[in-house]
Amino acid sequence: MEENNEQGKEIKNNANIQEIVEETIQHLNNPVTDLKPIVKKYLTAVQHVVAEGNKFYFSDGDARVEVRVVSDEIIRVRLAPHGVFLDDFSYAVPVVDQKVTTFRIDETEDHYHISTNTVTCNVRKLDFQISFSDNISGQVMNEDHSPMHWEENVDFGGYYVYATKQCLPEENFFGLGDKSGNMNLRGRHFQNWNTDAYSFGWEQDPLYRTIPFYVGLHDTTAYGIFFDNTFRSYFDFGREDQTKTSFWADGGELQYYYIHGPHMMDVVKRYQTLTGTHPMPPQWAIGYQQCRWSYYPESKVKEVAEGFRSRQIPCDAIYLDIDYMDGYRCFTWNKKHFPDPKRMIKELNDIGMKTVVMIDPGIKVDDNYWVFKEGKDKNFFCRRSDDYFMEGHVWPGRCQFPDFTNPTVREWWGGLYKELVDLGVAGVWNDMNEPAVFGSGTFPNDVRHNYDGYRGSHRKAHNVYGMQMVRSTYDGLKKLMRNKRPFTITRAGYSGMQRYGCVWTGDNVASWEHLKMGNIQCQRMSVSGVPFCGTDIGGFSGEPTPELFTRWIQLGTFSPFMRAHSAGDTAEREPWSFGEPFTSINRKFIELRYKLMPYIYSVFWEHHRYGFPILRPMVMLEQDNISNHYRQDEFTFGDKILICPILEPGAVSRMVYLPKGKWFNYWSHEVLTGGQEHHVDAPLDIMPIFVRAGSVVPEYPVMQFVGEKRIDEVRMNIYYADYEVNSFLYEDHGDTFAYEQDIYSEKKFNVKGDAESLTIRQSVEGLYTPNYELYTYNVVGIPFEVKKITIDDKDIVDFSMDEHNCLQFKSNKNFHYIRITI
Ligand code: MIG
Repeated sequence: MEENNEQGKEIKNNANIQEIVEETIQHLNNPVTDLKPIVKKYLTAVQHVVAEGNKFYFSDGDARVEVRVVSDEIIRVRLAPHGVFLDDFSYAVPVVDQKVTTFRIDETEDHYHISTNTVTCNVRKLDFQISFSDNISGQVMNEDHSPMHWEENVDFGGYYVYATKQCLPEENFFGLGDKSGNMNLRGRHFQNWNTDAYSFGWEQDPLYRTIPFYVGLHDTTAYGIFFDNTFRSYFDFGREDQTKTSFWADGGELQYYYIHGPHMMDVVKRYQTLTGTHPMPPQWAIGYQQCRWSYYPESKVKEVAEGFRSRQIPCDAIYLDIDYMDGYRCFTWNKKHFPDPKRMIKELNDIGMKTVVMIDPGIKVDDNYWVFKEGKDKNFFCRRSDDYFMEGHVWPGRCQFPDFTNPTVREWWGGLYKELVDLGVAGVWNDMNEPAVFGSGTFPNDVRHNYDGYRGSHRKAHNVYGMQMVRSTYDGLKKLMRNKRPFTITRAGYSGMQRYGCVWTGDNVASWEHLKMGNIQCQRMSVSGVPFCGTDIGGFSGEPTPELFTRWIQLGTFSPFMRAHSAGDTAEREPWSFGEPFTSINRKFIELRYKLMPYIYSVFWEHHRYGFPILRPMVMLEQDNISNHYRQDEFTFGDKILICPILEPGAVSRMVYLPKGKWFNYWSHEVLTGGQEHHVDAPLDIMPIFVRAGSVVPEYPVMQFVGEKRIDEVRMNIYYADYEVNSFLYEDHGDTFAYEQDIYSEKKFNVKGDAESLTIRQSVEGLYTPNYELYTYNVVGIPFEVKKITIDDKDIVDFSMDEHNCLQFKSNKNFHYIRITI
């Protein structure tokens, strides 16, 4: 796609005929593209610059470029090929400007330099090439390979827009959200066009979601690029040409954010300041969830729900897939299978089981169906360019589709959930919102969309359709549930989708390859700003072996979204379907999820409030260790717990790499030294888990569902370290938005040890007071003989060592410091 350009001059107009001929032959070999020769235009020399507040407008006499200082570490670049910028509207970034300490522009002989106190954007006068450099080290983090360029789109108007950056020999790439294949993206080429990718394969592209954001890692320093463009977009990381990284789109504006590092974590957190974080989910949604296509009739739903309770396997939610509806009509019930949904949902609730239902975008064309009639009367369905309705076949048969990019339609759709909410439904699952259409795949390009008043064809709206659907669902539920936290799941999405719902990776397969792939996908989503993600545990299509299912439950215990799901033509797939020893092992891990609930919930808070990703791949933990740029199966959940999943059949052990520092084997309490590899046991009932030395890992008693039991004591597992470590515990009501008014409790534990003592300090922030009064301690790995424990100046006498050599004692939850000494 990319041509070398000479000094930023227009090329190809009077270019080499041979090249045009070759290109034409290429087109001929590929009958779906048209035969027009490509005429790319490039920015030429900078003629002048005008400053307007935090925006700088550069011009080459015709085209204009806006460089905008968004924050101390973020700079945005936009291109207007003939000087007129498009409307500055984005579904991903609701507010562009952030706090900026100071910025200025300097002119040198060759360049203009726009600098904040951390980063400088350099614009080369000669050819308009742009680069970004670090103010302290002077390192160039990202640099144009050729000036920004474009190509007129004769059929639709506007331009195909291109940016081509230098790709350095040691540079690696991460992110892009929904991609399969290896974590490191270098050497690959990608496309973003939300696609219903049933049974997708390794490296299949595109998939369900569009997240045009990547992190570049130059040897050991990171930066990010967010190409906020909703049209079909493309990324090439040194595949076509090892020296180039390019991104381009079939329309819209060439607009991107440069996000400064130097740490990959900084980049992701800053990306999250642009596109938002996930709101706190209701706590029950962090529990285990059971899904299938489909549980029906009512008796089957109850049998499964009761199956969990009678076997004492914890579970918080059961799902109703499309078959609960009347002929797949959204917002209706099949009264034969579900004669009294309100009673059923209540009975499920009585045993602590929430009900989550599916809602699709396709509305059956049926004049006797109220949703269709309302949508038709209000003119809410999408239309083709010549005003015909957009019609397509999906589950209900012939359907029309609401235009979710219209705020009035979103409001209407959000209100349609009223009856479901009144019936007691606790969560909504939005499927098929790429949008998927049988046969054609999706809508034709000419379908028109409102695009929040900024109008566009499906070319522009396709990639945001799903995100706007789940937005409408989330906002609707939030209103209807009166300040209770909604729970929503979406399949399709665009950057910023994390503000409205969690996501699953779509129709995977019951294979070991998919287990491996799903592990990478969830980590990748996490570092791409969409952290509440999970796979269909067990694999959607096909039959998992009992071993594969168990290994998937083990990994799923550390997926932010933990849900088992399976296609209708597969054998029963509950955690007990495979008999012993599998049932017991599955139970043990689901119980672990509930024990770790306060830790997991705290990690969600760290994401929501501070923008930390939930899963952190090895490359993010230690980006300066180059071999980590290629490690992709181990990750931490939050900052303290390291997961080493078993992804191979028959494995009973594996090699693990531990980051620097000391790590406790969660199961055996053995202490291992990081910065190197270790061989660890992993029989079927063990997935290797390590806890960072110095951590405080809070634990609740096992419950069959969130809120089942009153919590009287919280168990604090403290892992000794001969250095200092901070840990957090976040708690709140669990299902309201009171946390927005500071009604939460965020506790910080500072643990510091040496050869003769261990000190724990607690500080508390927020206005929420949990019900329990006591902490019980389980201190692991103390290297000295404990003689004395002091809590806030008082010595306590009641302590002991248990059979695992762990120190046991209790305290009031309001202590300030504890000192354990020789
Ligand atoms: O065309 O609702 O990815 O989770 O079970 C298939 C039936 C439609 C696709 C979803 C899958 C769901 C299924 N759906």
